[in-house]
Amino acid sequence: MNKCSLAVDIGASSGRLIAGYLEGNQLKLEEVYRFENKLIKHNNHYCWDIKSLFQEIKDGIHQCLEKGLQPESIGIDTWAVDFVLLDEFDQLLTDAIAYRDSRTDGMMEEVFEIISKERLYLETGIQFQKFNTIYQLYSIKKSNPEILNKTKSFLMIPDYFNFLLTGKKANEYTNATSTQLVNAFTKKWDKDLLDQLGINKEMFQEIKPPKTELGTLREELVAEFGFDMKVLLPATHDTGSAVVSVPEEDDTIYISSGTWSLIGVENSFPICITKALDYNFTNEGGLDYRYRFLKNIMGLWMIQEVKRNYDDQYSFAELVDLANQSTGFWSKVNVDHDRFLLPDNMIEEIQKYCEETEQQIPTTPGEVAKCVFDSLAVSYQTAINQIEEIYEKEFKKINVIGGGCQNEMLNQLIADTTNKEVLAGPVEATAIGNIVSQLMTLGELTDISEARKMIKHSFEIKQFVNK
Ligand code: LFR
Repeated sequence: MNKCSLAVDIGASSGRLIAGYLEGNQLKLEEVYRFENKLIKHNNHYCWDIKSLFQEIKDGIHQCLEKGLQPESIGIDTWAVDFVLLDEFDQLLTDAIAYRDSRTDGMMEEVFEIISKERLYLETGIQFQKFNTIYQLYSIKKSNPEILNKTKSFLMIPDYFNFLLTGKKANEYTNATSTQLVNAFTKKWDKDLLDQLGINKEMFQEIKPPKTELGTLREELVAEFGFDMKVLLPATHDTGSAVVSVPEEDDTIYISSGTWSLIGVENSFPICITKALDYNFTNEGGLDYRYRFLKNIMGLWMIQEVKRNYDDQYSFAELVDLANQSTGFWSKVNVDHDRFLLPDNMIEEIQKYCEETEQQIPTTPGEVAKCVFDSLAVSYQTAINQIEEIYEKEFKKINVIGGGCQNEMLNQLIADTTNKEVLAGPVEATAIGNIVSQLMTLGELTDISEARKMIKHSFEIKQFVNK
């Protein structure tokens, strides 16, 4: 077998370890382990259970070995913006507080009083989301400044796992850009912004780009697993890895569809113009210093929460079926409203929104689900109009990637609403992007364009057109 790489891909609702290797001109995947991830409440904050997640990673490595796979390398990606702070003994000073936690309420507005919105955007190119790292750090500075004074290391979630694996600290570039503290042009921490906010600069690590070899496993892990492997940096921001596997490059808008829907295009430069700011598009750093010009749409989080609020009585497939049967129901909500970030009950929040906007109130699971899907499609259409206005051109295709691309009803709805060809796949886009980046580092693949060609003929891509 050719060299095998192991991708650890952890999203907001689940994590997986997937091994990948080349066979002829195909990329082969083997899922070795899957686990749940969810928010937990601790000390009055919503957090990630970082210790259990690391244990899951280790359990997954054991599983991989039990399946007879001996990966040459491992690479980790997770969601963005969240972080931990370590003291001088490398002990955690904080929980890994999750971005949906309310600690950042009002922080964005306070930061704008110190640094104007325009300047922040011109320098970082990053969209304004109340949960960006910059506002999380600012909230710590306001409520617990002593923590920041004690902090010796700022590590984002994948950086922390990498540190636990190797003993080496670094801030990976793609994820670092999501903090809104990295200059979009120099690709370094923006020291002026940090000074103005009064945030200790010393805690930030050197920024290392994807395709860097960080190190190998710590001695005690080598003893535990009975073997060693390279720890490589993919795009550690999951969306960064996902977009690497968009097989269609020209005239195509991608939607990375999971807990969030990330909709946009890839560029070789950041677009920090006023219109992009007004429409709140981001320019997140990608592999090979490409930029993802995209915006966050609330995504399948809404249906995940609806499912949970119905006590998991219906599967996703059942909710889709029920939505399909609710043909006469047309109410829509603005999915991008902050009220849907972490409502006490998603179903009730959707119902309240419909009542306030004098629309028919969804009462059955099918109506609620249809309302979510229809509303998502409207939000996609709006984002597409904005992209086409900024680019002054029409895009012909939409490539939906990630777990959400298995929702055929939504794919058809996107094709019908936008009147564009919709291509759906690959499903495991993030893990694939993570793996091909490792294979490039190992010299198995030459570059991103070779990787994309290979992805295109290795995985099923379904087509949907307006009926
Ligand atoms: C998707 C994602 C998005 C980011 C959001 C919060 O999983 O990484 O790109 O905006 O989660 O981190």
